[in-house]
Amino acid sequence: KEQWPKGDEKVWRAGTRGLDTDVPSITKTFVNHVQTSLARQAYNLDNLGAYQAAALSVRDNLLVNWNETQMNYTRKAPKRAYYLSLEFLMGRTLDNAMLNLGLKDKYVEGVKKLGFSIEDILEQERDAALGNGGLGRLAACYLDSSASQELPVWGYGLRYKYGIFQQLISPEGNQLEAPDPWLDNQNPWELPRLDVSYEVRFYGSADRLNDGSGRSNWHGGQEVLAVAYDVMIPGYNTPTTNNLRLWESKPKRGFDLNSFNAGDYEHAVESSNSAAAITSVLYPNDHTSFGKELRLKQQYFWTAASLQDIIRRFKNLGKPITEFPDYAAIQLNDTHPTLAIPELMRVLIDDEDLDWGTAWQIVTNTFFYTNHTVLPEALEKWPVPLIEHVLPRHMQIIYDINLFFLQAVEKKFPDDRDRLSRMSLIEEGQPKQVRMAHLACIGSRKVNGVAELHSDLVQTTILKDFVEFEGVSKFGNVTNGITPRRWLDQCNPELSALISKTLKLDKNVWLKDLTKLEGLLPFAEDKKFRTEWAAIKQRNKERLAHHVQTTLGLTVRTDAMYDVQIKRLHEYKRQTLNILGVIHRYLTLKAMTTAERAKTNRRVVFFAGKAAPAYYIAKLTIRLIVNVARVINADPDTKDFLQLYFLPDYSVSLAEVLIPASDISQHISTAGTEASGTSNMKFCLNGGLLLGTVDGANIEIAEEVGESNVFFFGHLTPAVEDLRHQHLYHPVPIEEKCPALANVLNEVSKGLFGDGGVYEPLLNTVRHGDYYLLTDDFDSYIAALAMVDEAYLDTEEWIKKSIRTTAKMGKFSSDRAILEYAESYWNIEAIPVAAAK
Ligand code: T68
Repeated sequence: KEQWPKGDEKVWRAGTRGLDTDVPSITKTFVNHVQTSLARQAYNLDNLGAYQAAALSVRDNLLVNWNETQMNYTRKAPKRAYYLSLEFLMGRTLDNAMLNLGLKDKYVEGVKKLGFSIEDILEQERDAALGNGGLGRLAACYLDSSASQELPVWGYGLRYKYGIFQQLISPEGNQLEAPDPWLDNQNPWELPRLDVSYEVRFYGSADRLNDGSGRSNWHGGQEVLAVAYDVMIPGYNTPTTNNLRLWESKPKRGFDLNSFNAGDYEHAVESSNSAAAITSVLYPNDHTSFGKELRLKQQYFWTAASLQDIIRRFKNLGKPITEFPDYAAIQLNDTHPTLAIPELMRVLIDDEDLDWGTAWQIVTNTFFYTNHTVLPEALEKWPVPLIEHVLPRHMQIIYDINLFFLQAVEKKFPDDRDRLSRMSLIEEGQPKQVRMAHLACIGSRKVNGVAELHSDLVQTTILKDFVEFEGVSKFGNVTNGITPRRWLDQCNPELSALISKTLKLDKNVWLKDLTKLEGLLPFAEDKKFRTEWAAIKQRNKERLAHHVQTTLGLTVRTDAMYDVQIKRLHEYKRQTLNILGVIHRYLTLKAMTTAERAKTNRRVVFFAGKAAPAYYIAKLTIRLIVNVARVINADPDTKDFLQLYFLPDYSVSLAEVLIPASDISQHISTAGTEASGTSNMKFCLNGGLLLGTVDGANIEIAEEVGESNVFFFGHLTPAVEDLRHQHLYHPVPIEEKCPALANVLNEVSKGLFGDGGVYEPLLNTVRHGDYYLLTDDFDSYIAALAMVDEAYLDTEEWIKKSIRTTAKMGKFSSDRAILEYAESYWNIEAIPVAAAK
């Protein structure tokens, strides 16, 4: 029986709200919110107001489930998992929340009765873009799957005031960055928990206690407050609603009274500004580590607050601290939260009085580390002097960890100084640097990569010595996944409906067991089904074309193959290869007679993606794409056969429109560089075929859908090192090695796309050094594009490939991935909750 701490149970019960499950209660809540929360009325309610009212009403429903879920967890006290990610790329919430609650149809009807269309309302929501790319979106998919699988998983992140910058394209084709003040129209999806806050210290000094305990007293410096904001994460077709806790930084005291009283107002507010700055903005660099003090402060602020919260929750259970790993598994999403390892050591030793060995035992049974890249420039390193300055106690602990660790290595591999220096947590140099991947690895129970090939590379390259020292069983693979709720049901509702009808299954069933899609295979032979399948792809193209027309004022033809590459701009992802291929196609078309051209496959090529603001070559690639588009789209000889668009300001919401419309998508990284990729999975799930290199998850997709349904090209991973070596020591002039590519580069140089000279630095990355192997892969890339054209011209065969691809994508549900983490890593179980009455 429930405990009613205060007053009359009956009165409480009478006031308790349940779920709105029918149209009249939905419209009632909506109108209530218009009247009270928004202080507006029917006659002055615009679409934005209607969005806010709808969101508040959905939020009420989420909160009912969220309360039940959290109470249930507290009562049952299971082991929980915590997903620490500096990025959560959530996108929009309203549609997803209605679908997960199973109430979308009711809301559609309800808002219609009130004079609104759901499409208009949904368009009002701003994306929550607290992430750069794949790593942040993966975290969002994993939260959806954790809740959908009823797993006790909480996310911890930062509540950035500004998400990933807004991308504008100047008339010259340059990327410009504008801030993304996403919280300006207040955010209905978060719950400020001003009662949940922790203190976090920076700077000061750490004095070792001379009692042989190894403890220190860390004092002085700056103290700031971490305040919790909770975001509800509804599971699909279950009342389970998990929590994502985001921290905001605040000054501990409003301002410095002494300075204020002395009339020095500027100085008085200085420290409060510096506290607020910690969570002000998301760093927009993917794949580079810059060693900036504010970024280090973000990382520590977030890990320290999250750990205090996790430890407090554990202590409420009244168990001895040594049982901590039996109740908490902490997943480190890349090395960004690695400071949690020395921080937990600090708490256990300095605050809890544990000895080193016991503390280390707890730590190494608590953490799990996922690596997302083997690119050297992306591996995080922090200068020792910076850590010493900002986190003096942590630097001591890192040195101590390193000492004990290297002693153990030395014991196992005596007289191997090279090995010790390779494995050390400290890289020698000016300045010395802390290697965060090494720290994350030795401080964790298990380490995994994100696709088979990538996990092999982790074990044979960057962490090879660690595999030899610790044994291979500590290292594993969890191939990434995507949530089919957002990436099929929500973004492609017509296809979802056709699938349910064809499988004769409620979508509740196959969206939770995606392998059920295999039931579509026989229908590839069914002409009527193929026609329906193709008609949906066509309508999705029209939806995209309409979107481009209304947002950019450009007319895109819809009677063509849609060819899409959307991802962060990076040399390793080789958007340059794609645009040079487009130019090659343009030159080829120009050289044809009208009759020859008429026989070719019409193609519309789409690019979208942001470049890190300081990444000069990536920005130059955008400029080239934009200017090639300008020329090609205006050329009367070719414009019926080849169109090119760079869609600005790529986002989760834009992806939701682009992906269902794609016939072919490009995932063409240099072999061995893309850890997994996840958009490749999204395209294939929506019946788009894949043109790619033998890299990341492309390989496993091909294993599932069959090699005949993907278009592979390019050199394989084992060849890459040798090719690079040849570029350096036996360079062959590009005219000899790859004349077709040399010709394309020359046309750009000669100014075919204007801007004489500006592209030289970009072209020179290909002409000299060619680190990403464009000259090695260009010919086979062009050949693969020709194969795509040929295959597409055989319409019926193409549709069959499309159907077979979707049918075999079951493996790539993030439900599968999250269950692997739950079972083989975290050791947690589903904790179902009863539906609220
Ligand atoms: C991506 N990594 C991988 N990093 O590139 C991609 N990095 O292959 C993989 O599918 C995905 O992670 C999920 O595993 C990133 O997106 C970043 O965004 C990033 C951000 C900050 C610092 C370093």
